[in-house]
Amino acid sequence: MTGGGGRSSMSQALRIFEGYRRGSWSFAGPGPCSRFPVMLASVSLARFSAVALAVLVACTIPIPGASAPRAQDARPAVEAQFRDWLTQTVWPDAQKQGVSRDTFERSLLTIRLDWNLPELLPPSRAAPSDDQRQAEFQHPGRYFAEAQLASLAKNGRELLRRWGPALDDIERRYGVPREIVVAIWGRESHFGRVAAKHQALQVLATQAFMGRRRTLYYPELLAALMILEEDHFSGETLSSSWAGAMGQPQLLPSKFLRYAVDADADGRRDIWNSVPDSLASIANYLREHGWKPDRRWGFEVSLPQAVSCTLEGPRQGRPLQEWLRLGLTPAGAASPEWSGNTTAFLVMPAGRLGPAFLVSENFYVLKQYNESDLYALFIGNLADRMRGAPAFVGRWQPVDTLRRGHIQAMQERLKNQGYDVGKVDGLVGFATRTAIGQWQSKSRRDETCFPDAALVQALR
Ligand SMILES: [Ca+2]
Repeated sequence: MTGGGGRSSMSQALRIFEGYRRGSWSFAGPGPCSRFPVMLASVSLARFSAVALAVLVACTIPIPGASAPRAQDARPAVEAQFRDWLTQTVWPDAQKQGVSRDTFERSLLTIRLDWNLPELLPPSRAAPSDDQRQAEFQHPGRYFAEAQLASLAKNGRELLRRWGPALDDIERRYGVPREIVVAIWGRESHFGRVAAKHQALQVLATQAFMGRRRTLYYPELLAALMILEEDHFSGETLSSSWAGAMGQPQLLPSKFLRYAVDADADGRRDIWNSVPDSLASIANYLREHGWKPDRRWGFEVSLPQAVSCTLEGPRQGRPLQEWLRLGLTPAGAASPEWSGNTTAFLVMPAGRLGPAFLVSENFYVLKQYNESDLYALFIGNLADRMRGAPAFVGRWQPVDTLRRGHIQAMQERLKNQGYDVGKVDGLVGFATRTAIGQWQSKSRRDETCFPDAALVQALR
């Protein structure tokens, strides 16, 4: 998205905006501009102000050095290295996994590198600056743009009716509620309406050859070849996102091989064109990751001041009745529909600066689809809205703007002081939030369980 070349930035910005209005997420990669789409997702074209347009234009202008002209001189040599790598490295590994020479030649030998993909580190380019550290830490509330959620819920309700019989079968077979399946479908590809712009094989071959995360992509490239072998697709059929996530459920090839199913019994697991295959594949994915049929994902709660936010997270589950004894109550009209001895976990993605939730194991199954508390909450809330539930009662309060590098430095300090912050990665997961709360409590500060500028300063 940042290396778009010399095309008209204005028309490019408008195209991107149009994609966003439809619910496309192609901007979601890490980078200085990644926070704008979330903001813009909730605007209509009529309200798309000159200011917002200026922001978008700025974000679509190539970043200096991202696609340096001198790097282009080296491209033919790199392409030659790429072709050698395909035949000398990829082919032997693919053959070992059962890929035929015919499939390999048809699908890979005509492929060229895609130099416009993000996160590339070609052999000819100097080490880039660490833009992960520079990236702005996302405000959790931005994830829940009201207009986007309301529109997805409305479309979702229509699609629940249209695909009723297929969803009856899916619910019976996999035990996953239809609203959850349709919510993931909506979040991943706007119910299959967002056309993927990339070819999975080209993306995966490029990323496996010269991406920053090549070790992650190499097995995915081999898995994509296996899909062509087993499901008898042609290479061009495997359209994907820039990160290689394929079809309406946005599955990586290795996940496709394990979890995709052929629900309409035409002999192919077609998650690109078949809605029943797409929906059943999502349901099967969740069931295989342990979805419990008789349990909701969770519900919003009010948390009394006397209850510590450091009780949060998947390691501190207790029976529901114990939480209620502590003084937690369902927020608004939420009703748990659980028995008292069901294990529940406290989740507070913005600490005391946002709503709180009690969740079941199924919440953590949703996180297996996308490793983020906010993602799982988004899916849970969207599914509830399709059943008529309102927005969250608790407000997402403003939080300080911080960079991931700042968070990472703070995590290092807390870790050195003996706190368990989880992975030191500049992201604020439950372990980091709990560690912050414990540090605040020990330093006689207000317990928020969320980073702010003063805290980052104090922990320098
Ligand atoms: Ca099928």
